[in-house]
Amino acid sequence: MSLASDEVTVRRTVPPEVDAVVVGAGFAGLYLVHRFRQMGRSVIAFDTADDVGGTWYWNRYPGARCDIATTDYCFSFDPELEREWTWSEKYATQPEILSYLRYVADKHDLRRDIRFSTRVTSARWDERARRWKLETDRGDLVTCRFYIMATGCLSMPKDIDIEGADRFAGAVYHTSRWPHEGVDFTGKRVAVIGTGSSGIQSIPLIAAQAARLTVFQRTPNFTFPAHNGPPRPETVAALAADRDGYREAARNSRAGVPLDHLATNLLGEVATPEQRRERFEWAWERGELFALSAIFADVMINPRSNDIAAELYRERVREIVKNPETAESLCPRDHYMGTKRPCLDTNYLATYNLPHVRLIDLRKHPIASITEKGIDTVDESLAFDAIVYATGFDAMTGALVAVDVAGRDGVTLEEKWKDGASTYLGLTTTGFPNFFTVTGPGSPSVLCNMAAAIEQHVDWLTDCIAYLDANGFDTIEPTETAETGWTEHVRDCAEITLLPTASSWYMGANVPGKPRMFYVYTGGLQAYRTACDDVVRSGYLGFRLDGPNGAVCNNGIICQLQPDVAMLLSAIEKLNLPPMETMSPDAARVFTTATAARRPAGPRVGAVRDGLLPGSAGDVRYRLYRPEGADPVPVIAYFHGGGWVIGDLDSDDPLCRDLCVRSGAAVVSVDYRHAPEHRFPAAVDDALAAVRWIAAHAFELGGIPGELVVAGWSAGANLAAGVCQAANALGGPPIRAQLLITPVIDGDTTRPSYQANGAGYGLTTALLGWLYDHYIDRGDREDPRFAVLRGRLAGLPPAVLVTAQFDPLRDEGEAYAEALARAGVPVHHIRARGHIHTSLTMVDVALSGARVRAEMIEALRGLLPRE
Ligand code: NA7
Repeated sequence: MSLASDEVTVRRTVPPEVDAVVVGAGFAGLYLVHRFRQMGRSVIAFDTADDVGGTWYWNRYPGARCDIATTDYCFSFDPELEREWTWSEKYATQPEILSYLRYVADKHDLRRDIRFSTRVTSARWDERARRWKLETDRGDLVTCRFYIMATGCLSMPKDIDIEGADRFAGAVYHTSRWPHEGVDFTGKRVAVIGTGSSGIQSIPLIAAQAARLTVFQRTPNFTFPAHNGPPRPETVAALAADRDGYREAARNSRAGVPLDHLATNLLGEVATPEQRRERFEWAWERGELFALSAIFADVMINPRSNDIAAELYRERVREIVKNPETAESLCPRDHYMGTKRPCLDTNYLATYNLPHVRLIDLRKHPIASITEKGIDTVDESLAFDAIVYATGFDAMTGALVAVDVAGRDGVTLEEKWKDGASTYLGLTTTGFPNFFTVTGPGSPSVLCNMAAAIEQHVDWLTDCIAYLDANGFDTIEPTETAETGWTEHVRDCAEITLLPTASSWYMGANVPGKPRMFYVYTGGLQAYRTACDDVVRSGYLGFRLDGPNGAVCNNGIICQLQPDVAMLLSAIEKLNLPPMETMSPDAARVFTTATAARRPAGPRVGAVRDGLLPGSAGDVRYRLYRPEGADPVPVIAYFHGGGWVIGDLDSDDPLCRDLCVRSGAAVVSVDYRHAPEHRFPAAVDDALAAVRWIAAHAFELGGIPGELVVAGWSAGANLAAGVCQAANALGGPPIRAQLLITPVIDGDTTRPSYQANGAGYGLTTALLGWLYDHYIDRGDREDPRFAVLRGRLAGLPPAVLVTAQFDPLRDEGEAYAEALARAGVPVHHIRARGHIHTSLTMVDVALSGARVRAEMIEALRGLLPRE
């Protein structure tokens, strides 16, 4: 027997039982095999390919390259490897990356534990044995304790869903399954369908060979020049000077690449036209994907800012592409820049200036059918020798559900995820003990440097396995609570960006019938790493660990705050400001006014007018916000927050604008008298007088008489609630509804929320004490004009009441909502998850508050007249 066949025999030996089975032999699979071996665990990996490489094994189309600089897109676990390997280009080609992965496999002798050309067909959890039982298409049966899918995010090609595709008699290629020997298109008439990264990278090279190239484009993409060449000198220098420091910075960065040099504070709308151009030009010349999302600080969150950048992009397309019709077709308009995966290219747009290259815009000329000879659009028949499909992947979950994975009780992953993928940390999922997904849905994966993400995942999960063993546990599985919490957190992170607005593969939108959700964690690698580490530090929070000595379950949710609220709190903490309760009221007012002056102004409204209205002891100022148009509208009388001591018309100006625009009502913001100069009940008296005046003057204010809502935030909501009670008792004025945003209800500081949320969430128990003391005598604190919970509630107008999870005032708001309901008052109670007392009102600062305000106005609308 020859040595070669001996090797084959040896390699095909599959041990019946191992500690861990890994599926996939790309970046993740290789590092897993290495780590398990280092830990002294038996491991076997399977891959359907006949060699290592994963994505870089399969995607061999012309022009295939990475578009994260290769100096970053590589392993960092082996310093020796880093010294041995030199990249030839900033963005290396597929063959070079594949050689690198082969080199890694050889250097660490990893192939020994990998079985190639083998597909894992099923994996079943055996609850009695506490083991996974796997089968392969080569008849292998393997039992293992840990089953890890390292199958990649973009490895399952999307089915070709074009009518007649199987009829074509010419050559058919899919970019992700490219023939190893390459393809020569010389003299051929070639069609390329799809203009994502694969299309955009391959089209210029196919054009260089083909006699005629026709590109079928459904959606134009944003693509910037890669400016490829030798590795960027500054990165090479930084690595040479301090490799460990550089890698550490990458690990602790948002993108898995140190990017501080790209950051800007410039907001798109605020920037001058020159600044906008300069910034766009910088991104165009930079040749870096992450520069696109850094053109303006708010380009990924503010649609108007994004539009500015997108228009500059479209101008550039028109400059490059000579045929105006083709240029227009290449201008993306149906999604915000960066919300579908943007591309880096080499000569892509200019390729359309070549006489033998033609673009067919499928939005105008859809494909009717693929025929034996070529492609028929609705207007013409085109003959081709070859069709190249660059139509993408069933991303994020496709490869995971392709294996028949059945967890506890036989439920398969596909069944579990039929309405959407849910994971804990993108790494684990309930019902599937000892099962891990590397770069799974709900992890940062494709929005950051995959190599850095993979190393983090593999380190985390192998450390986790070591912990289980060291502590006598057999199994680990997340809890429902933890998984639901993480899934919500992933959604919360995505929703403060523009990313979910596009029909992208990030959203599962490219695969018919796939549940739409944002499949990637947008919070960045650093925040993700912190969350994973915090889970461990809190004793594997959200996991149930089970062993012969019993189970331990530290149930709970990691990352409960809204992501932007958490960022704000941490930014505020860093400022190390003196607590407001240590200031005099005047100093506190100066401080809040100065802070307010630096905020975004809030949305534009139809008109704003300041005026005076009679309070209970002299005039008080008001500000009227009118929506666009001259028709009479409902009126909202609004009372600002600030604990009766601080705040004024300016302090709540952005919120009033927001309320006006969202509701379509006129908002009259009233500046009542403040304490300690005017203590309780001065503010209550002014509030009632103001509402009476507003009701009586509805017509002059542009309002519909009788359509009056009384609203307020915090102390202002306390006044609003008091006014509603007073009006009810006095028989008028009629109030249609009350809107109470995180109200003070009775200031009972013994409630649990004062203990749980009384420090570290902006509004503190100490500050509340200071405000109460300035406002009201202790002896008056049971007066229902302050302690509105003690008032008469029957017959009050319907209420929309909002409480925030991390607000000391939460429980009194809860108590009022319950009491109103008990008294027969219709209540729409919104519990703002992950919010603090102030975040709902921080318009365009805490973006997550916008969703709550939308819900609040929607509820209010239900109580207002229909247009
Ligand atoms: P992508 O980015 O999913 O691109 C696929 C392209 O194919 C995209 O332009 C699609 O248009 C188009 N497509 C898909 N189905 C059709 C049909 N039926 N008809 C016409 N056009 C179609 O995949 P890639 O392989 O280019 O890139 C994947 C990722 O790999 C890339 O983002 C990098 O992360 C690496 P659509 O936009 O859906 O209208």
